[in-house]
Amino acid sequence: MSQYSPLPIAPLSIRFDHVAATLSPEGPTLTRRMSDLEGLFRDRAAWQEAVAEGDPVVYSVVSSPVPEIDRELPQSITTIQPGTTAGELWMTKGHQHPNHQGEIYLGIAGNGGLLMFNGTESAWLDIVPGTIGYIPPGWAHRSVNIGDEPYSFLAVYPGGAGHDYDWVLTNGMGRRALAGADGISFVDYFEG
Ligand code: M6P
Ligand code: ZN
Repeated sequence: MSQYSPLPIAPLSIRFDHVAATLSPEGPTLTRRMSDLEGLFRDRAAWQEAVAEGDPVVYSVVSSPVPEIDRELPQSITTIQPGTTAGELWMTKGHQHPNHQGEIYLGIAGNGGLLMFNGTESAWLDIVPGTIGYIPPGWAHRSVNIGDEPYSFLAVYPGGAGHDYDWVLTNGMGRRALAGADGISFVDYFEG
């Protein structure tokens, strides 16, 4: 007899539509509006103004039905809208995995980047369709849309990895990604 309890989900195939950026069958969908990103943009007044002026959707996350529980491997597609708030490129909240497990991302549409921070060093990977970004254990991760179109990527991660958002509020992400005249520019996270 297996040392493990029976798996809560049977083998299944999931249709991955890289054009529509959807998974089918679909699990939970998360929509993050500007108001959900409190404390994350450098310019708090500009963030507040964006919340007051329509509270736009910054990104959404559609998941497959594979549950976020230990030993499972859930997948999700995140789509970040193009935009900036006081010059800071629209992004995900970013999180650390409390138990320091790794994760992989696969770019599927648009131009984006993966900003990582291990508490000491930061790293940046450009992500375009076809790029696999590897997030090693212990690196907090945030995704950024650096283009003019929606940016979508597929994530595959250990179901028990969890999402520690307070870690980012406390430690930052090392750097921030700003829209520059010739593309992206970076500033220190706690600058200003
Ligand atoms: C990816 C994965 C998810 C994560 C999502 C949005 O799809 O890493 O686990 O939830 O991005 O990022 P965040 O949770 O930081 O808002
Ligand atoms: Zn993660």
